[in-house]
Amino acid sequence: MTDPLADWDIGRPLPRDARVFVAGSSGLVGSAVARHLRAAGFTDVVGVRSARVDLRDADATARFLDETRPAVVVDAAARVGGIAANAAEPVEFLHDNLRIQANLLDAAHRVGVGRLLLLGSSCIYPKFADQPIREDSLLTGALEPTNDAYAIAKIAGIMGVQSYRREYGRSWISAMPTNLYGPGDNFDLEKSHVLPALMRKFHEARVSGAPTVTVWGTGTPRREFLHTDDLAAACLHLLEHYDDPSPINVGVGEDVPIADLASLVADTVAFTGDIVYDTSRPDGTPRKLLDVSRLLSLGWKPTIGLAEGLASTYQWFLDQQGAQR
Ligand code: GFB
Repeated sequence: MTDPLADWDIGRPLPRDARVFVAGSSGLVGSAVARHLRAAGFTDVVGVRSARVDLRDADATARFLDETRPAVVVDAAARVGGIAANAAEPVEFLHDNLRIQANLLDAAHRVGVGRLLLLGSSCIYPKFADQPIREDSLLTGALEPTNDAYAIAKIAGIMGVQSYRREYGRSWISAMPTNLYGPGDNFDLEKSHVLPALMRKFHEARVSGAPTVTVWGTGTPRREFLHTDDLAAACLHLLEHYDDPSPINVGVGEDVPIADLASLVADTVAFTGDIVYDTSRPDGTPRKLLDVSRLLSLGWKPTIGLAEGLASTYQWFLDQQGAQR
């Protein structure tokens, strides 16, 4: 079989008929990546539901890659969750993610995948890293304890990519997105991330006429929020323009205190009651604003502002509620 990337070079568009496997294509990130690739003209985007192929299973993963033979792989498959889920289930966040990554990278290498993008998270950086956080602050300090297991797994993923580059000359890369949100998010009140959790809490409070909504922590931690459609566009840009062992940050370059996010979400869903803070819940990292200058220098920038992204995500949430009735 001829290699679809044989005549391709970094800086040029990837051939639109190259087969791309998006691992995790039914999740928040993977679904956005698959959508974006198809919209960009890719004609052979392959996804797989974890119910059909469990990427934690090495044999199943190897068999699937052997049958599919993709030219490009995007690893958006992961066990993810918000601060409470990470803190409650460190075993699963560590082991599931280590297994998924090792199985995918090994199988991709065996079938000769030319381009691979592994996605991580901004929580790989030290809890008290200088802000905005540059890529070279990786492994310069202690991690945030609420998500250290997940962070260590993702750091191992970066090392996996770097090791395949070093030992086998693979032009594989890794990218570290900031906190993500968008259509298809997990709206579970206990396990999800802050943005979908607040959207659902404020929505339900408005519908039921509840006078208050409870926000976890002090409201002072700052977070940066990137819409998954922007992340998906960045993924394609990186596949076509980035070839370096260092992970690269993907973010919007600005952050907001959780208290401001809560007010924005309240406005979005038209909740007019009061916000109260439950300080028995953890704040987590005080701040994790990514330095995105490396990404900007490659000619990519985000296009979806937070207010706009909140509005469209809330519309998606409402559509889902309607569909479930
Ligand atoms: O989004 P989140 O769970 O994750 O929480 P992290 C961000 C901040 O929002 C924390 C506060 O300070 C939370 O205490 N918060 C307020 C809430 N109300 C809520 C709520 O109702 N639900 C949630 N979930 N938070 C995760 C990591 O960290 O972010 C992962 O644990 C990963 O490893 C992910 O990196 C992107 O930003 O603190």
